[in-house]
Amino acid sequence: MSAAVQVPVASAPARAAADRIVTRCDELAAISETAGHITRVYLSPEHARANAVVDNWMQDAGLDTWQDAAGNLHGRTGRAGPDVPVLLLGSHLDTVVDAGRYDGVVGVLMAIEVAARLQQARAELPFALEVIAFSDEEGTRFGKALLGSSAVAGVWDDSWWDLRDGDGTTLRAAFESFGLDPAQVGQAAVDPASLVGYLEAHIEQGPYLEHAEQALGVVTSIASARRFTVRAVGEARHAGGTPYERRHDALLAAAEAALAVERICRTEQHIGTVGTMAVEPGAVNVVPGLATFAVDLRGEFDDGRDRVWDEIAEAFREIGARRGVDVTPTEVHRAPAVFCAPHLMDAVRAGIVSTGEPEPIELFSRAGHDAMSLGRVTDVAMLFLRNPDGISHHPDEFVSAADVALGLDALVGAIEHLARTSDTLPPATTAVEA
Ligand code: HGY
Ligand code: MN
Ligand code: MN
Repeated sequence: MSAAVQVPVASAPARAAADRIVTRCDELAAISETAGHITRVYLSPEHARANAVVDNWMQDAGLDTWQDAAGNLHGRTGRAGPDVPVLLLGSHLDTVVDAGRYDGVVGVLMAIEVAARLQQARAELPFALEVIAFSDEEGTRFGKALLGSSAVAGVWDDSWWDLRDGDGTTLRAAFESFGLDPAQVGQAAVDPASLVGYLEAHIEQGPYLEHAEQALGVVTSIASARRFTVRAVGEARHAGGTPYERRHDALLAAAEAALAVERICRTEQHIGTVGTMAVEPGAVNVVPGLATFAVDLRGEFDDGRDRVWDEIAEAFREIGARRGVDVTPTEVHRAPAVFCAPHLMDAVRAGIVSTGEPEPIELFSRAGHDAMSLGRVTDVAMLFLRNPDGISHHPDEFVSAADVALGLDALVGAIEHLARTSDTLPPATTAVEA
């Protein structure tokens, strides 16, 4: 008879904390701009309410808290002092439209629980722990992702102030309405020299851990990404009186362009998605004169991603020329691939193994994360949690309390591993960009 497979069981503190986390994810899910759905965007009243709730949880956990100049919420514990190195932990509280309740949030809440547990155990760590609840990872409101963590990484770009949301509000105006001073955004930047690195726990948002029948995984690198808004300008005409040969149908040009994104990305083993499309004037009896849509493109390496984009852009030009429609892409977001630091990956791997899980699989993150911003100024690594069916950015997104509990033990184990090896820890270096 085959030996029964031992399923690791998390520690009692982790199981209790995991139950608390799942309950808190439900509580935060109710903080949304739309009842019955989860939508919480940057610099919104919901952002402020979520920060206030999580601030209380951080303080209950014994963390010293503050909100930075870009609206991110911080909680710090452990050794104090200007020369004490800091290990950053965290993830994001903002969401996509009609989101799941665990993307980002579970990583923030796990970081709080781990910091509290190590503080309560009076763990002797050679570094302080700082939890960051990033305020805008998704880019839902302004199209540009990673705004919160870009400010913390000190890579804010002043050209972003003129980005506008769907109501035409600029990022600058939204900052001011939220009570932030755009001129102070640089104050949010951390000093890279003070950092040991950044560790982020996150649901996988893919099917590979479930397929491997493992609860936890080690991330090797995070997708190289580019995002575009595209305008297809044709000519609005009478739907009855205009013969096909005289049409410049913007919707059909955009539809062909969207199919070209899928065709080229499938062929080139990249990941391209057209997630939004709007058509004007939007009348049943008018040939559409204008279509606007968004392209999200990802790959493992920057050069491959850029080569595929060039192919897509050429396809757009060909479609536009053939249909007499002006198809013009404008780039709104670009994030280089970020490669996790081997010594931090070792810590995450050691943490996972310490839970009794088998040697974990390593996987490339097709989803973007705040670790991409931090990876531009310090060493980063990520711990992935199994995400049944891989469904995410959807209300059915799920992670089990049992896997969260194992994740908590693994994160504690990773930090303790890092502390044990910290005297050999290389100074934080900038992660390799592809
Ligand atoms: O879009 C992403 O990959 C991430 O969930 N923000
Ligand atoms: Mn997301
Ligand atoms: Mn996320």
